[in-house]
Amino acid sequence: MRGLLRWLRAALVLAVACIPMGAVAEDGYQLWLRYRPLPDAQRAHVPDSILAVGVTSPTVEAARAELRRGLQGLLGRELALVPQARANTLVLARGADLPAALDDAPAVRAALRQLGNEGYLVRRARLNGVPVTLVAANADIGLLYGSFAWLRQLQLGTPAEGIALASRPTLPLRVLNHWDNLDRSVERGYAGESIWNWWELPGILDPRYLDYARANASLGINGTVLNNVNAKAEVLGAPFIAKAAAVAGLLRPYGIKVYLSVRWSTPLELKETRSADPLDPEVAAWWKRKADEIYRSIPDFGGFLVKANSEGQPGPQDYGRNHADGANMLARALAPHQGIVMWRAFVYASPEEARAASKGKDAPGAIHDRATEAYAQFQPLDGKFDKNVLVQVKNGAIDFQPREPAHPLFGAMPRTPLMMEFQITKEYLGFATHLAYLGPMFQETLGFDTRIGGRSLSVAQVVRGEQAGRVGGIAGVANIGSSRNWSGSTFDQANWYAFGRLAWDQGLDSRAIAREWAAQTFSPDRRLLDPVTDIMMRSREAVVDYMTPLGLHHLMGTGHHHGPAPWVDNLERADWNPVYYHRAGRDGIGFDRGPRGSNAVAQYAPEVARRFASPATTPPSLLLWFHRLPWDHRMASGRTLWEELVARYDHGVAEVAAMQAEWQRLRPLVDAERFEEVAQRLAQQHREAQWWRDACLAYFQQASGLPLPAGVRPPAQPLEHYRSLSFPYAPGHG
Ligand code: BDP
Repeated sequence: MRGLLRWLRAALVLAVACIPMGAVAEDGYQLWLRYRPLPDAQRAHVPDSILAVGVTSPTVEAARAELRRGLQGLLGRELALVPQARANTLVLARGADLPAALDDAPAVRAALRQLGNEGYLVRRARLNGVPVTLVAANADIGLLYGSFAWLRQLQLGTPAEGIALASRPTLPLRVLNHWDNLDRSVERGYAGESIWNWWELPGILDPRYLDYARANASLGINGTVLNNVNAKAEVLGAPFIAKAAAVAGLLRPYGIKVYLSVRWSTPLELKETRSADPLDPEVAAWWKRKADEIYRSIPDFGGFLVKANSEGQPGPQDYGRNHADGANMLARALAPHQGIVMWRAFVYASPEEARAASKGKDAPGAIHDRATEAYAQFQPLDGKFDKNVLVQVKNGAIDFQPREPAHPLFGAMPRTPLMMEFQITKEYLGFATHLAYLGPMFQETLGFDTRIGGRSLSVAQVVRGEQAGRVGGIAGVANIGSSRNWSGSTFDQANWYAFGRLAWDQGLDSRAIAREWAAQTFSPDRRLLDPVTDIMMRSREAVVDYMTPLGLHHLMGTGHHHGPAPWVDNLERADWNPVYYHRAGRDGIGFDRGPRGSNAVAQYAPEVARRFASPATTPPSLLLWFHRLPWDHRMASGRTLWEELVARYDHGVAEVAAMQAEWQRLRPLVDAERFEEVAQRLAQQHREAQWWRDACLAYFQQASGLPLPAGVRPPAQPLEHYRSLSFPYAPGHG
């Protein structure tokens, strides 16, 4: 009997789970491409037929398929394919194929001349005297981008007759970096396994690959590096090239090129050369043959991403050569095929060098500082790279911290095309558990004024090559995995979205992007949009406050990077230890990067360096990044540094509580599944924010020997408790 009851209960749970919730289950799979039915008032003039002018191609087919899918959802009916425009037909036309009967063809042609290869134009027009919606572009990919942009406007609630768009990307390279391993584990991935099922490829193609392509094309992302920067030699073996070729074939119609991360020592490890010295002709010849082999399978292969002489990875320095020697050798193998090399600047000194450098730590300007090392290795190579090499620089000089000043290399390599590397996956901002919208962080770095050559020039302008015509690109370490909602949480989808939108146009505003994302992901209802946008816009600053306020950085747990561990002081390399970065003691806290410290400020342009050299002119948000100050240092707020630090930690936690309360009020406006998912995550974030605050304050209190300011809640547990926690199974850490 009990067995029967148990069975019945299980059957009931299953039955309930299978009840369709409206037309589509809101499990997040559809991302921002949900195409929910439009309200009646918005249906006027929305096309119900489509005409593709001229010869079609797989890309035009993809555009047409997306329009049909979109309008099927938005209007609930099939879009008819018509041979001739009728009233309200949507016309897809390349500039070269504009129908003669289009009333304002000359104006359209003139507009298209400004829009390059990837841009698009969307407007109402008249064809054979009837009103139509025209999506026009110079190339097929523009038609696809324009179709997505038009559908986005409908989803945002724009009336069809009011949609007029003209847009082109401001950067040619907009790339995702997957840190995905061949066994499907994902380094720093918090959204399940890799979406690339390497085992089953190339014979079995997961339909998810196409949805991946659609999502990226909807943002204009045009490249993807399929595998981890900590790459394996096997990636360049014939079986994996065939697998990559299968993925490339699926992504091609969506304008997405495939790239591979390569391990420097590949030919040596495959035992096909006797060395990996970039100046050895045998090695160069091997790479040339390998490039030729790849291009035979993937004619539009994008090129290589390389992590060399960094964190134990082999590289040209193993042979006494420099990064330019290494990058140029690869670049020459790819150049005949128009391939590129994205050579990462994420390097720091070898343990021996670091030890040697830290010996002279009492000499002025000689404190060893990991933040200065990429500049030291790369800046002297400015101008020494081949034309098809881009140097890929992380947004900040340490490592994707919740806040870093922009990397000094952005202001120091005017003769080299640079790629910005952002991390979309939240290795240091609470994994997929914490709600942290990264749009403001991306925008902050892109907007950082480098003052190169004494003039105002933002990082975005540098990357666009505005000072010297060296056009770079932008890369984002993906947060995509096999989890049903792709990113591990609903709000993490917004970080993928924001990256893509800012990659397309660095001038977009992160608040507008948040709103746009929320409107498509939830609904364009203002009662929902205002609070959701508000939650998103305050979220990253909240994380900064409860993890690393006032310019603190690198306080996280060892290895997995989960949770606080400011006490760690016993790792092999000095600069792996949190104590190296915060330097808290009885006399103060912070890293002196001014002239009397490591002098890292000197790596910025003189005006920027001057500003950061003095605590008085350093923004409070970066104070302890650049300065070591006594605990009683007086802040602009009137508080002492210690009081301010405590207040920031408290504020961070309070912000999460406020976000939680705001979310609770949204219950009537959000579907149950996603509402509950977000509510649970916010509750966990609140617990973890308190943990960060308590552990850090317990530690800094002990370091400073100061009492907590009056009225401040003491940490819930003694410091020893926090120190004793361990997380051997935290995700994302192989
Ligand atoms: C660090 C990650 C590590 C990466 C490395 C990199 O902890 O997993 O391999 O960056 O960017 O942030 O190469």
